[in-house]
Amino acid sequence: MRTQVAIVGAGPAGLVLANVLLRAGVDIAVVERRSRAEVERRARAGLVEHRVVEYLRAHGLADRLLAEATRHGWCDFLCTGRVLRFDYGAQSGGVRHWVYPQQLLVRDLVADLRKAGHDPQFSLPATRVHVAADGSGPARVECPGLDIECDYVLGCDGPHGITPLALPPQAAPQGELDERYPYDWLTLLAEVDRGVPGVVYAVHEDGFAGVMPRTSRIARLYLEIPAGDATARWTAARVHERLRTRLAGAGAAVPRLGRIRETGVLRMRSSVRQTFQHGRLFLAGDAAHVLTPSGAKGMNLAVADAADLADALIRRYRYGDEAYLAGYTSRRLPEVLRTRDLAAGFLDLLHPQGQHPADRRAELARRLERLSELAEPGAAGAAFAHWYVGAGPDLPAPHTAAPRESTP
Ligand code: RFL
Repeated sequence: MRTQVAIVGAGPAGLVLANVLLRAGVDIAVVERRSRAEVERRARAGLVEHRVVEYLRAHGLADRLLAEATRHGWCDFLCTGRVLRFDYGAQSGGVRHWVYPQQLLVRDLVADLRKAGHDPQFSLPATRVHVAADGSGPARVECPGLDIECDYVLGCDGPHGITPLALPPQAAPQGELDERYPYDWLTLLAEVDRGVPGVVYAVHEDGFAGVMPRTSRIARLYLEIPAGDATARWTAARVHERLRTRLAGAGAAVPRLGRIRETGVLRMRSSVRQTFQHGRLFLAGDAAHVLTPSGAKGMNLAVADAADLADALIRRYRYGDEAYLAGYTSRRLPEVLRTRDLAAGFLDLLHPQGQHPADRRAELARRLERLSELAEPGAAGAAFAHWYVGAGPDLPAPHTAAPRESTP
C-alpha cells in the first residue's frame, strides 16, 4: 500500500492529525493495534484546555464536545484542615476548562474521520518502522499482512509503542529528561451520587489525594501510595478509608463516593525524548513525552503536538516548505519542557516529603503558605491560572487555500 502519511496509533494525537491532514487533502493511512471498541472505552484524561477546544472547534472537530462538555474553573486546595479556593477561571480572565472524558473525544474523532472518508485500520499493530537517518525516502511501516510505503511516518503510539524504537539510542530520555518520583499514584474511577463540581487537591500528612470531575456519575480520583507498591494491596475498603482521611473537610466539593469501577497504578515519572524526529519519522503526544497527570496536560500536549505537526505537513505539501517541518522538535520541545517543569513544581507542592511526622508537619505548613499565594488574586496565581487552563498561545489556524500536490 502507498500513501503520503502513515499514522501509527489512534489516540488523541493520531486522530487529530488524521482528521486535519485528511481535510487538507493529504492522503493518510491510520493503523491502531487495539479494536475500535477498546480505544473508545479507554478512560484517561478529562480536563481539556481552552486553546485545545478552540483548535478543535476551528477545524470542525468539536461539535459534540461543545454540546455535551461541562465547564470548570476552580479548584480547592485542602491543607492542614484549611480549604483554599483557587478560582483559576477568574484569575485567567474568565477562561475555564472543558470537562469531556478522553474516550468520548476519541469516539468523536473516529466518527469525524469516517465521515470524512477514512476508516482507521483497527486491531492492526505496526510491528516495525523503516526510515533513513538522512531523510531520504520512502519510509515504510510493517504490519502483519500489510506493508505501507509512505512519505512520512507519524508515531502517535504512546510511550510503549514501536515507532520510538526507530530513533537512535541517544534520543532516549535520559539525565534530567527522565525523572522518577519517590511515590506512585493509584488512579481510580469511582461512582458518585452527583458530578464533581470542581477539582480537589488534598495535601495531607497521610499523603496526597485528588478528585477530578468526569461525568455526572463518575469521578476520577488519585491517591498517593509508596513507590513500587502493588495495586493488590489496595482493596476497595482500604482505598475508601484513605480517601475519607485525606479528603476530610472538603465539604460539598466531594460528592458521596460509591463503587470503585477501575483501579490502576501509575508509576510516577516524567520522561521527554531528546528529539521528536528522525529522518521521515515524527513523534507526537505520549510517544514523544510522558508527564504525570498532576497538571492534566498529557492529552492537551498531544493535541498541541498534532496541531503543529499537521500545520507543518500541510505547508510541506502545499508550498514545498521543508524547513518548517524540520523545525518541529525545536518548536515543540521548549513548550514540553516548560510544561514538564511547571507540572513537576506543582507535583512537588502536592507531596510534602519527610521521614518524621514533625518534618512532615513543618513541610505542610510551608505548603499551605505557597498554596495560599496561588489561591489569592495576584501575579503568582494569575500566571499559574493561565498555564493550568491553557489560556494561550493559540494553536495553528486551519489552512484555507486549495491543496497543491508536492511530492517530497
Ligand atoms: P495514547 O492515547 O496512548 O494513544 C496511543 C495509541 O497508540 C496505539 N498503539 C499502537 N497502534 C498501532 N501499532 C502499535 N505498535 C501501537 N502501539 C500502541 C495504542 O493502542 C493507543 O490507542 O497517546 P496520545 O494520542 O499521545 O495521547 C496521550 C494521552 O492519552 C495522555 O497523555 C493522557 O491520557 C494523559 N492524561 C491526561 N491528560 C490531560 O491532558 N488531561 C487529563 O486530565 C489527564 N488525565 C491522563 C489523565 C493519563 C492517565 N493515565 C492513565 C496515564 C489521567 C490518567 C489516569
